[in-house]
Amino acid sequence: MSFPKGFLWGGAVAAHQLEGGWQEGGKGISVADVMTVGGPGKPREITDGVLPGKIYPNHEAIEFYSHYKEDIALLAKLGFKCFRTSIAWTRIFPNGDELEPNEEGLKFYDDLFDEMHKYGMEPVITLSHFEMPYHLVKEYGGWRNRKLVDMFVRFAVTCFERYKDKVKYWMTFNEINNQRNVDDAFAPFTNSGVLYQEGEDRYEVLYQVAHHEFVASAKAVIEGHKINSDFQIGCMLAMSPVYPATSKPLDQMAALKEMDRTFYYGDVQCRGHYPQYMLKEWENRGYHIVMEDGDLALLEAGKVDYFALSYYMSFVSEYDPNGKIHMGKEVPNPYVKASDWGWQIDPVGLRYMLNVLAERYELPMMIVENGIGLHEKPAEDGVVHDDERIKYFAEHIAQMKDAIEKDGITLMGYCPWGPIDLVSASTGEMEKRYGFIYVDKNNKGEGTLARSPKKSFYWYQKVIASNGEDL
Ligand code: BGP
Repeated sequence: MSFPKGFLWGGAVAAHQLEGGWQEGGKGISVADVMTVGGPGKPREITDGVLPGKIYPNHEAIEFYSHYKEDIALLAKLGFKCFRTSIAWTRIFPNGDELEPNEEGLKFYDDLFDEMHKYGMEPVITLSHFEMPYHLVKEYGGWRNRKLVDMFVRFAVTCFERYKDKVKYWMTFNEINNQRNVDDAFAPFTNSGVLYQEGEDRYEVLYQVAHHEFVASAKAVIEGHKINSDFQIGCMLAMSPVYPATSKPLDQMAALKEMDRTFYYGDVQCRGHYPQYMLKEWENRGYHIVMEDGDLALLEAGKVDYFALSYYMSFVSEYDPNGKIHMGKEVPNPYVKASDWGWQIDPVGLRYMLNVLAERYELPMMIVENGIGLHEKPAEDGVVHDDERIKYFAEHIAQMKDAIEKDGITLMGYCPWGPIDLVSASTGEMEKRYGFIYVDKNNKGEGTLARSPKKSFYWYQKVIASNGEDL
């Protein structure tokens, strides 16, 4: 037996990618509400507020807000032991800077968590998953502004107090390391509400923004444990191994330094202090990261309980003599295939990554995202025959098994991404589908929103029922 008894099999979503109801129940406008639909090679546009004549896919999404009972029942049929979603900050504090929460928003999640518990499903909750209030971007400059620390902590404490008997597993920020891609307009905006200005040093801004988030996360961990000492509060990072292109020593070095750009986030949140390579980079580049007295003590006191990760792909890095911040440049991996969106599929990379993380942090881990986006349509029999998805998951779960059985990895749970089709975060498409459940809706927003199980639904049901033995 490889997967432990009580292993948390489930699936993961984020509020803005499935709830819809963007103006229901007193909800405010979030960063996800001002992003249009893109597509492969066509980035989403970030508009200044909600403009007429544009398609904003998150406004309706798949209307989970009004369909959640039906959807939770379907996920229960799959056998889910847990379900990861996020609490939309804008349902609780519509603008983010209010002092009192919105009762209607709080009530929605009360009802949702009750519905999950009805089926014995454990909620696994992210506090900030790409859906911060847009007002905080406009009025405060997003997480550049230190004032956001208190606003986030107020939001976190409100949720901890309200749901202290309903939720045990929490995460503070989704994929906090994703914003390291400073040349991509999308990631810094969705993670932290940051739009870079002409001429500024984006890395210096990034490190300041991340510092504010680290302090907010640490404070949330400290306050959360006071409210319920059983809480498990984790960090959440997108983990992709970076392999060296060759055995050339400089390629090794380039890959190692590239990984440090991600580890920096884990190092602060798991070890409780800034790693030496980052302090040196600040010194060498003349960066001045503003900190308040007591911040470093907070980081030390607010270390996380577990490490949550998303895993989709791996990368390869080759030494780049012209690299300034990055020693390497990304090159394709000839040994793996990529999805239609260019994500390199590498099941062994998951076992590799789990090993590296276990050695570095010695913390229990939860895989809170993994999956493959596909173009799909129901066949003549009305069913989506998603054999490619089944193969993808079977290969990844087999690697998780090896990690547990052969490497002694402590894994708490597994939540494939988007068990029900939903809006893609990076492209805004509906037609980048991840689900075990098909939703009738296309990129233009047309469709009946009807839900129907795909072939993989019955396959994953069997996997869960056999506790991962029957792949
Ligand atoms: C992660 C995000 C999710 C999710 C997933 C798939 O980065 O945490 O919100 O969307 O990736 O990505 P996409 O939807 O862009 O295909």
